[in-house]
Parts: sequence; C-alpha cells; structure tokens
Amino acid sequence: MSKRRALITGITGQDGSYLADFLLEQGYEVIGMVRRTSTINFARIHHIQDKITLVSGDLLDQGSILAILQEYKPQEIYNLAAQSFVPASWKQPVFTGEVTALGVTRMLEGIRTVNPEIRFYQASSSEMFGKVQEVPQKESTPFYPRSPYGVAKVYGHWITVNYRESYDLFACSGILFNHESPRRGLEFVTRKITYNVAKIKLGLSQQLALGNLDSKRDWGFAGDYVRAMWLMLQQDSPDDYVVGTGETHSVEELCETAFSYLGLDWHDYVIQDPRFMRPAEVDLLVSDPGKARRVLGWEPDVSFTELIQMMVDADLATLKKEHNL
Ligand code: NDP
Ligand code: GDR
Repeated sequence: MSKRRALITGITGQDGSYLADFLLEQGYEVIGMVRRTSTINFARIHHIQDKITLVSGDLLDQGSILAILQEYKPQEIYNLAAQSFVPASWKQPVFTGEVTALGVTRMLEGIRTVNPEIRFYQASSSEMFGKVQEVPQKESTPFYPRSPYGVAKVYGHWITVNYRESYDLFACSGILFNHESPRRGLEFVTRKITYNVAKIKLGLSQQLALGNLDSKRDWGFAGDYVRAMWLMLQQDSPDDYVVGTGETHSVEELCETAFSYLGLDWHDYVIQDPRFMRPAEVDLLVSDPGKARRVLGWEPDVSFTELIQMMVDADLATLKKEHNL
C-alpha cells in the first residue's frame, strides 16, 4: 500500500516540526508548505529535512495553495500556519486577519475545488474563549475573544465548521490550549522565562522583564498535542475537540517553578514592565478535555513541572554550548 501523504502548513513553527516528526514515525509522506524568506529559518526541521518535501507557498496567496494541492495530492492537511503571537495582533490587526482568518478560507476553498475528500485540521485556539463565559472551557463554551488574534481564530473556527456543514468536508477544528516545548518561540512567556532563567544561572544576564504575572494558563507539552491533531483526522466523522491538561497555573507560578529548579528565587530577578502588558488580557484559561479523552482516547503524558524543567534543561544545554561553558 502506498504511504499516506500529509500537507503541513506552518511546518517551520513549533507545532509543525513536532507534527512532522510524529507523522514520519507513523509512516507518512510529509509535504511542508514554507513561505519565501530572505534567510532560511529551518532550525526546527533541520533534523528531518532529508525526509520531508518542502514546497513554496503562502496562506496569503490562493494560487500557490491550489498549485500545491493539485501537484502533491495530499490526503490530509494540517493548517498550522498563522500569525500566532497575540501582542503582534494589535500592532498588525489587518495582516493577522488576512493570514490567521482568511488564510483558512483560502485553504478550504482549495480543498473544495481540488479534492473535497481531503481531511482537514484547523489549528484553533483557547484564545477564542478570551473573557471566559464558563470555567472550565469545553467545546460548547461561548467564545469571547480579547485580541485581534483571538477574533481571527474565531473566524477560522467557524469557517471550518461552515465548510463541513455546507460542503460535507471532513474538516475538524482542534481548540488547543497553550502548549510549549524547547522549540517554542523566544517571545512566548514560557520560553522567555526558561531561557532567561538559564542565562541568569550562567551569569549571562541579571534581570527578566515581564508583563502580567497574574494571568493563568493551561500549559501542556506540544509533543503530546500533535498526537491529538492526528487522532481527530482518523475518526469516522469530523468534529471539534478541546485539547488541554485540565490544570491551570499563573505566570508567577511558572516563574517559581523555573527559577527554583536551578536554586534561584524569582523575586530577586523578575521586574514588571508595562511594555509587556496587553490592551486587553485573557485572565484565566483552563480546559475540560473530557471529550478528547472519551472519543480520541487522548491524554497528555508530560506534566507542567516536567515541561518547565525540560525547557530549562534544554536552554541551559544550548547556552553552555554557544558560550563554551
Ligand atoms: P508558530 O508561530 O511557532 O508557527 C507559525 C507558522 O506559521 C510558522 O511556520 C510560520 O512560518 C507560518 N506562517 C506564518 N504566516 C504564514 C503565511 N502567511 N503563509 C504560510 N505560513 C505562514 O506557531 P505554533 O507552532 O506555536 O502554532 C501552530 C498553530 O497553532 C498556529 O496557528 C497557532 O495560532 C495555533 N495555536 C498554537 C497554540 C500554542 O500554544 N502553540 C495553541 C493554540 C493554537 P515562518 O517560520 O516563515 O514564520
Ligand atoms: P498566549 O501566550 O498569549 O496565551 O498565546 P504567551 O506565552 O504570549 O502569554 C501567556 C500569558 O503570559 C502573560 N505574560 C507575558 N507574555 C509574553 N509573551 N511575554 C511577557 O513578557 C509576559 N509577561 C506576562 C501574557 O500577558 C499572557 O497572559 C499563545 C500563542 O501560542 C497563541 O498562538 C495560542 O493560540 C495561545 O497560546 C493558546
């Protein structure tokens, strides 16, 4: 039997790289869509570059999407590409809408016209719950997004549901809560903290400036979450699922966990800087992942403390190597 073929958009990002690792292990042929940049940014997929096929395309460009679907004929598409950094969405709201919202429609239109049998995964987000209307949040919890990013993701979610209901596409929306890893971008709060804890421990830095320390998030490990994406596309019928750990922690607890792991007291190093506060905040997110557990049989393997320690360890190792320490 020939290999199943999957297309991943956003393969150069955190989740795209873990999903590519996972699908290769499952025996898939992996096609990754990458946008043109003046310098190559393949660090997260460097270790598998000879096992995957990279093709040039952009969620802003309908023609490039159609050409990829026609040429590579994937059976599954994982749409992970997005402008994914929440603060940037206030600075570039229109661009965020073009990529993170309308980009989903461009991909769905491609599927509808080229091959409606393709199974589709949309990377939806707990940011859609925003100012939460219910605790914990589940699939039926009403959305109340608090950033242009959250608003764009609500559009992406509903257009996915709409194409499923209008054209009978196998289209799923995975409402994923925050997930992190040593491959997380440096601007997100987990990695910003673990990277700076490692720098402080090694004497390479003295201070860490953060924004709101009170907000609470349901943080899990990205490697666990890509398994849930795949499971959604292996079911008999398409549906939407909340994926998270069911636990919540504040940014302050995150500081405590990361600093104390290396024997440091976070109070000695962390300062608050208004530059990192947001115009509107999401105060509390915590998932009810019951449906994913029941229907998909999905559970996370890595705990909050294990995740933060794994990230601190990885940052320490990288910095030691970089600085010959
Ligand atoms: P990253 O920011 O790490 O990766 C985003 C990816 O999208 C990158 O590969 C980026 O390419 C690509 N991209 C951005 N714009 C375009 C475009 N116009 N055309 C094609 N590709 C583009 O995000 P994550 O891996 O963390 O997240 C993956 C997806 O899941 C995103 O949609 C995110 O919004 C969503 N999500 C993430 C969660 C998390 O906690 N990580 C939780 C819930 C949802 P390049 O490398 O060139 O910039
Ligand atoms: P989030 O992640 O906005 O939840 O979106 P992020 O790590 O950026 O922020 C989490 C919380 O930490 C607070 N915070 C800070 N955040 C950043 N980035 N930098 C700081 O210095 C800082 N100080 C405090 C924030 O205010 C916030 O409350 C992520 C992204 O991956 C989205 O794409 C995804 O959809 C959601 O997770 C689920």
